[in-house]
Amino acid sequence: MADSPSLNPFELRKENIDKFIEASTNHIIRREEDMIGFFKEAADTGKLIYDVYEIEGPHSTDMGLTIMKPGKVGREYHMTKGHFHESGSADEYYFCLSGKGLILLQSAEGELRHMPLDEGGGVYVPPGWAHRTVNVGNDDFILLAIFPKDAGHDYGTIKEKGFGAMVVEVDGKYAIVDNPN
Ligand code: S6P
Ligand code: ZN
Repeated sequence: MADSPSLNPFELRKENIDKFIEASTNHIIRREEDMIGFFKEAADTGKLIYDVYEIEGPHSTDMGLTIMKPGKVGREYHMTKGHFHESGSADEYYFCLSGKGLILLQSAEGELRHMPLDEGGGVYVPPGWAHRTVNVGNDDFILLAIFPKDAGHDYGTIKEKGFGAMVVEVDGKYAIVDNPN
């Protein structure tokens, strides 16, 4: 264990995510301009869409805490880029600490699923399924993800082909509609 990062026990709940942030070793910031090619109408506005704080675990898994702002870009609710894992055997566990959203899952063959993800809920993402989380609520959507260190992220396939569905506002509510592209 000589090379392991020194981690202290911490409790993880929405009231004390600062403990996770303090222990994190990597911080990814995605603003609207980083999402050009993902949202149909993304522009260079500087608007923050989400932060990801990552903790490198000492053994075989890493953890990521995603904090997504509420809002929309055009008609689309705030969402992550979404990715396939590069490793064909890498699965992932998601737990929602706060907020209200969805996860979209898509297999390499194009099969699409969606599931609600809200406080106290979790989702298992099996190997080979691309995943994107979407904030359809009015507050921050906060998610913990646990994934293998060697998972890797393939964003290119999603940027090129997109997901088969989009989450948009229709009459003041969210709707999951076919992606015309
Ligand atoms: C990593 C895991 C999450 C995402 C995060 C941001 O495998 O799925 O930590 O990285 O939710 O999403 P994205 O698609 O921009 O990496
Ligand atoms: Zn992932």
